[in-house]
Amino acid sequence: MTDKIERSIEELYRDDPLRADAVAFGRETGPSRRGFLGGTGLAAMSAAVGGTIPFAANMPGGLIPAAMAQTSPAASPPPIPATAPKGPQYLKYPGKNDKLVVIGERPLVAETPENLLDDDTTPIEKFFVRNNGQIPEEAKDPDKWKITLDGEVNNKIEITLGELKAKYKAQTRRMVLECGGNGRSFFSPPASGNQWTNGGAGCAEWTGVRLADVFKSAGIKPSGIYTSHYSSDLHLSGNANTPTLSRGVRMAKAMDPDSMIVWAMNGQPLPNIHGGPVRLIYPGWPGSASQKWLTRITIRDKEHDGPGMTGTSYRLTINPMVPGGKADPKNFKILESMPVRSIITSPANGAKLAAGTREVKLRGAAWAGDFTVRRVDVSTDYGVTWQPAKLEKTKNRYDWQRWNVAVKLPSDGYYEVWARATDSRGQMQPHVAPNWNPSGYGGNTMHRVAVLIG
Ligand SMILES: Nc1nc2c(c(=O)[nH]1)N[C@H]1C(S)=C(S)[C@@H](COP(=O)(O)O)O[C@H]1N2
Ligand SMILES: [Mo]
Repeated sequence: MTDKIERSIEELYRDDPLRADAVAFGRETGPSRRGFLGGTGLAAMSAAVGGTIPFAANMPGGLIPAAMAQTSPAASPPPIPATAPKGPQYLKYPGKNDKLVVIGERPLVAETPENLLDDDTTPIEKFFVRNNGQIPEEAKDPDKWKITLDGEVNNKIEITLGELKAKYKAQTRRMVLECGGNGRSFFSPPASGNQWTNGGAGCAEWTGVRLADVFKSAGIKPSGIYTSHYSSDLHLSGNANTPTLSRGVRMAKAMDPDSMIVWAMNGQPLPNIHGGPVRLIYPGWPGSASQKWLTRITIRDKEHDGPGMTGTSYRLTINPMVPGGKADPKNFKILESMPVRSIITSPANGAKLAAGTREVKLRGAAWAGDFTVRRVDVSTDYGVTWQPAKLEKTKNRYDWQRWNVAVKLPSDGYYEVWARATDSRGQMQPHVAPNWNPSGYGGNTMHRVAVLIG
């Protein structure tokens, strides 16, 4: 029985990459290398990606060419309903760049395409947006905004933002904020939740005070071991008694001199959409800990159990589980430091360069949760050879690591540039999303972009 091929090879790669391979190459390719196959397959693949493939002999079987993987990077993405509009939906929101990609409308979630993250400091207009509930009205008088610190403390604090600014020493740090689910779309089978590619991250200059300074003046009791965060954004249901999100961290993280209560972003008053007038920032940990529209921190004598702390939310497996299988709640631990990740910010995926171009300058960024980036390597031949990138200076701890490198290409044609970072512990990004878990955390697959020359 032969299916009539009505879908384009691009659509087929999106919907069923193994079948697409079989169609393109005339048989199931399995994990073999595509280049060892007959010339017709190679011709079909070349036609599909728009050029000859100089390193075709190294191209792994079953790999969706980067040229086609742009919008649905998952190896087997959920079927796209026939009624769904084609292609990415772009965000239309005051003050936001119209190239941000909406990955959820209710609540509003939008990510930044990697090539828009090419600035050393991510401009506010390009910064990703992640809400779990409704976006509150903008505060009329930010300096009158009240914050409470209570629970396991000797002196409960009730302070306005104005007083907080006056009383404590301010600091500015350029630091990465990254959603815990960044990279989720690379899991196979698909994991549930917002299908982030790599754009649930940005690096901004945050101005505020150290949480540790405020905690010191409250006097944390020895019994106070965990924070719990509260805010004013309404749950999607509109029920004021149901918190939208309430996460917390271990005391050691709260006392880190880079954990902050912030009111400015890139020198501007913190925009409402980013939690203004005041939010938390815990760099290196899942963005969900960085409570927006902060109203209260309650210190607890045990691990916090608010919405976002339990089940498989923001948790990784302890022992590997069967991908797609049933989760055993006892086999999960809280995700703290985010895994190492790098992105290629220039050129953009699908870039077309003039015929005869033999050198391409690559730029990117890398970061590694609580750790630092030891190295970034790039490959243009499907990972057979790698070349180290030059790492730029960082401003401060938790700043992202900008990198650049020039790569030589032997001829015109279709290339994929791959980049992988290694952290200070020696952990490196994998080829496929590791340690499958139902809610898709820790998906730090190497980033790759398609480049067509000529
Ligand atoms: N009050 C509140 N804080 C919140 C959220 C939220 O829904 N409500 N989302 C969290 C999540 S999951 C992330 S990744 C970051 C996103 O911050 P941003 O929208 O400024 O990029 O905010 C966190 N803080
Ligand atoms: Mo998040």
